[in-house]
Amino acid sequence: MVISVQGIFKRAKEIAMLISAAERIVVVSHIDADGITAASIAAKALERLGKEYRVDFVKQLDEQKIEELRDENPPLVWFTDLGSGMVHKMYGINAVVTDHHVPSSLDVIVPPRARKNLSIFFEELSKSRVLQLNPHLFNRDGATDISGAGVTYLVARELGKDNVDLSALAIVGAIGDMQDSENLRLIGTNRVILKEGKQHGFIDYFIDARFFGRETRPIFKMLQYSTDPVLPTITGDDKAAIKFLKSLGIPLKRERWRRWIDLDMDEKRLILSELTRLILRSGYGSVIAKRLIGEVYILPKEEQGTPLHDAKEFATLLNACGRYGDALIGLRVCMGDRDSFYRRAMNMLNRHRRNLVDGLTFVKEIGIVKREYLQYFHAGSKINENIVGIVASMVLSEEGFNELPIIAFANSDDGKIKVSVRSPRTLVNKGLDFSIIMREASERVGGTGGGHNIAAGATIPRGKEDEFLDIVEEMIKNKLNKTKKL
Ligand SMILES: [Mn+2]
Repeated sequence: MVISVQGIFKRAKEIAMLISAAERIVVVSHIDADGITAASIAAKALERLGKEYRVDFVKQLDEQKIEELRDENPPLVWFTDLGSGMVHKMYGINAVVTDHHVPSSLDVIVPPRARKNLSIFFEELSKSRVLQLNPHLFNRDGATDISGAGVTYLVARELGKDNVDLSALAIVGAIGDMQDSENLRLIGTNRVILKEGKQHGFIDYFIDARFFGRETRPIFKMLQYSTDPVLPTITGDDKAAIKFLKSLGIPLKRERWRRWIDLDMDEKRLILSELTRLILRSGYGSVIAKRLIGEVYILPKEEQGTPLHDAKEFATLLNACGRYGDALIGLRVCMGDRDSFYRRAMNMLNRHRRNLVDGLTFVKEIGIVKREYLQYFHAGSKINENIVGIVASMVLSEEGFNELPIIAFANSDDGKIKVSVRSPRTLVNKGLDFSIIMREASERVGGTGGGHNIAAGATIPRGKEDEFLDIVEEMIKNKLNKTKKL
């Protein structure tokens, strides 16, 4: 069944009308690349309207934050890239939500004291108004169809025609959430945004190698750090990467280190065909080999050779800002700063790269525990809670670790335990949904959780890790066995 995007556009228009009518707006957003681009799109659109606004970044939208907003009582709260999971708690707040996470309920807001009394219920309901734009409400998949930045962009373009330049940030947000990962290209509503951005010259896309660092890294480094796909014998080994390139007669240097974009077509073809052969010979299969090539996304208005020119690198830069506690720096870069905030963002990116390498090394030292239906590691305080999910993704992409869902624990700075889960695509296709598993399992040990089917997270009390693992494993087992019988 093909569902038209008209419903989504209509809802975007309704939300834009509520925003236009509000005299002051508080934007609340998530600290990852998608959340930062979403907040930047909202902020830029509000700035252009001359609205009074503020941006609050949160790691997670919890009841305490909602309580604070209820006390502050601004004319309108605009939740971007989060909020849909908490709509049922938003009574007493005037809010709009542009999010793509799985909604907790469909626009029904019931204050606890009103649950038993119908007249109070209607009174409370009339006081608050929450309108959401979320692909799930339109039978679309929030993991691939559109990101938080994307749905926010759909509202921004209703707020002003000149906001079409923000389509570039909407694509950066989608790439930050890896919405191109499954199909090796953006699909659905993302594609509508992509075409609009290209038509106006703010975004470009073409087929090329999907490597991270096509524009910024020496070729051997780019290969050494490739994790999607993992290059057998080369990933993680700089000497092997250099040897591989030399064996193909590819010069590594010409005045400066050559990058992927410096190679000519024949050189690129030679490298890709040899890598394909290497992957197939190592028994990884053609599905993995196909991941070498796909659509890449460029921001033509940015300077070539900087992380801002390539959507994947731009997203990584923003993730680095968010993870080290300064999403606002990323926001300033998105909104146009190329001076002191840009320099600070670059410093965070470099720190981030070092931390990821150290994190992966640490996990290999302590080892990954394999159980029947899952594998896990506990990083304690050795890996920052904000990057433990990426480290989990890196482990999951390695040979020997790519068949079971991986659960990563890290100590959180508020005395709790941060949980990240990443699942192989094959299990999601069999019906596993970790947004549900994380929510239910965490609630059973007194925590909270949610996210996407393939990548989700939770916060649980310290000391509950073993109990939590047992519950998650039981849920996976039940789901997979049930699917098998059907
Ligand atoms: Mn998102």
